Amino acid sequence: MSYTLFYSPDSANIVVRMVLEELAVPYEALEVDRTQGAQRSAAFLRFNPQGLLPVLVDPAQDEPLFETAAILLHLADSHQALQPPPAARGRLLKWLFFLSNTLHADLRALFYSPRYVAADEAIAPLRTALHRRVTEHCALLEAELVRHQSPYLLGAAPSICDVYLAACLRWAQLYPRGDALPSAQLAQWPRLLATLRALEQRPAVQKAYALEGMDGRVFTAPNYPRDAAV
Ligand SMILES: N[C@@H](CCC(=O)N[C@@H](CS)C(=O)NCC(=O)O)C(=O)O
Repeated sequence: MSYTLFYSPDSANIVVRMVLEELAVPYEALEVDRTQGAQRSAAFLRFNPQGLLPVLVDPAQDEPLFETAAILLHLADSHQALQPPPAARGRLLKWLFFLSNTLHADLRALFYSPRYVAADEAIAPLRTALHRRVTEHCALLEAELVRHQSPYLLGAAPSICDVYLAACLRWAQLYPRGDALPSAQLAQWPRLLATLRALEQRPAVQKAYALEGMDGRVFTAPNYPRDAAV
């Protein structure tokens, strides 16, 4: 029996899909129509009571998995792939947690800022602060790539952290619509840009995006998917 991935184009599920494609394992992808609010339907809430994507069903597990980082780590461990050697396990964990609970969490507050404030007037200052934070996170990631002189966050080969990072930086350039980070800003982080360029050329990455209706330079010159609801 294969995995089942619940998805909506360009939602956080794309990170999981990239990993599944890199692993070349079979999976079924079931669309959750966010344009119709299907992530809040009773049928979907049985899989994730938060009403959030992604969800991965692994028939070998007793419950559906949610939380992007947890799913990534589960897949990397199950297939012994897309992770560094054991001596760098700590690095894997610290950057995976940073991506999940700092970069991705800040991006969520940026994308869904009306949910994080009591009054509309608070949205603009919140977004200004979050743009500054995201910029600081990028500088931190750039410094890490320079410090280790590595093309990828954890060394010479791509890991689950790199695909997560790349999707986050793609979203940062697209969302919230009309108030996203200008793509030109990426030029101030040349190592990060080089990582994104290398990743967007990988066949598994291109296939994952194509399956959700996106193509081209998905990380360095991203375009909206046909039916994005992010
Ligand atoms: N912490 C969660 C966040 C997932 C998340 O924010 N998913 C978004 C799509 S990118 C979602 O499902 N949004 C639907 C909604 O908020 O109604 C994770 O890492 O999986």
